[in-house]
Amino acid sequence: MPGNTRIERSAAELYRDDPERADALVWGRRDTLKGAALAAMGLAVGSAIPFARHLPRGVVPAALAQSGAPQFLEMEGKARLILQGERPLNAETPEHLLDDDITPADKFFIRNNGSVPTPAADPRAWKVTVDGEVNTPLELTLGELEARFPLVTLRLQMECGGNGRSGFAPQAAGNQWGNGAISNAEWTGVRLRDVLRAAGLKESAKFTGQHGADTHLSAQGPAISRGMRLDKAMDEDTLIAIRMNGAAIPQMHGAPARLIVPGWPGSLSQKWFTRIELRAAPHTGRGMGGTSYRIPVRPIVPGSRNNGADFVDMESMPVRSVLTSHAHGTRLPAGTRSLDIRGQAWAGDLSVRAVDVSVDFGQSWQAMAVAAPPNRHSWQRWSGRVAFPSDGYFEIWYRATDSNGRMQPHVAANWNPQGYGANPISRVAVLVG
Ligand SMILES: Nc1nc2c(c(=O)[nH]1)N[C@H]1C(S)=C(S)[C@@H](COP(=O)(O)O)O[C@H]1N2
Ligand SMILES: [Mo]
Repeated sequence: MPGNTRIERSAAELYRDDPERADALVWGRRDTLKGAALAAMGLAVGSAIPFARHLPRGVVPAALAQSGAPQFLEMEGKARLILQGERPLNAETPEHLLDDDITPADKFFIRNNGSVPTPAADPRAWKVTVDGEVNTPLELTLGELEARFPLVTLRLQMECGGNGRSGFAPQAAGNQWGNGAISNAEWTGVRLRDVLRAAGLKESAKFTGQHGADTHLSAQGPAISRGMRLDKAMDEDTLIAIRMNGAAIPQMHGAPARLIVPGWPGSLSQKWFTRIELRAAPHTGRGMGGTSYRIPVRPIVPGSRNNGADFVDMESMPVRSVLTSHAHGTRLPAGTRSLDIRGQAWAGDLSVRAVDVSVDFGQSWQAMAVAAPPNRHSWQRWSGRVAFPSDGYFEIWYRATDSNGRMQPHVAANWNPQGYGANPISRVAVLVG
């Protein structure tokens, strides 16, 4: 139906470019719903919109918000992830594939800054170096690490610092991640702090700098080399991981050893990990300084240029939730009046206190059950039931609240040039009937 197609395209484009004008045209100037406009919108989403009167100004129905069809990854050992780029290879997990409490290898998102190195011939002979501001620099094979320090197994979130970036308007630079650059695998390894203590930290050791075996696509220097405050390196959940979900770490995810720095930007979780240096001053490797993994101290004008002068390193990631029981665009049989839904939620170093859900465009919210995490830094399962008053087009909106009471905002806040920290309320569209 050409008429439909035209409405769909123009509504989405108009909302993206100029939401206020789109509202004026679609809904009528004085917020009174125009019958014809509502019918047109209903046609575009494929059904009547029972709660249309609650649709906030400037909000395009989720069914129309997506521009263009996503491309999918076709790779052995990998699920159909959403491809973000091939060089370097980046792919995110569709939200509804994040349903497992422990993220399996095939559904684990991929984020590379350079080339994936060739696998080590003998993983146990792989060496890890600790140097810099320590009394005794160490060089240990993975075999030695495992023999010398206690092994721990934990479920840990690892989330890209740019997760949610596509929520920013205007568009920020980088992969346009939805909510799927997140994982919660079960990692086995040694605590980084045990290894650092064995090297003997000098008074002057205040920061780390970490290194991996991959090179930048230009073949010039390392792909990425970031560092953190010593506090986080000494957190009991920061690991040198040697197993993922009870098996060898897949090559794509950093075999044979990687750092896991849970709750902080994933870029700190160095893959193909070879060396950590202790430093008196912040690290200066690729991915440090400027606007890289840094956010403004005071809000800046969205879309403005900035050199990152008044920015700080991004540390604990903001609270976020995913709905995993139903894919966006799910059709339910006519007459469906209630639906059991579930998902996951997490909040960097904090935990999740609540998840609330709305099916009437945010007019009313309902608390979901939130399970306690199995250990600190794991995501948490949420679940509950929603009711639909009739057939039609609905959106399930979901937002989590962290243990400090901070909630996912209605729109992405604190815009920054490289797009970190966008965690707006998410929405899944469902059609009943
Ligand atoms: N050596 C190395 N480590 C790295 C990266 C990289 O490109 N090279 N990418 C980082 C980023 S930005 C993220 S979000 C995570 C992604 O890990 P994954 O590909 O296993 O999901 O690894 C981090 N560690
Ligand atoms: Mo990342």
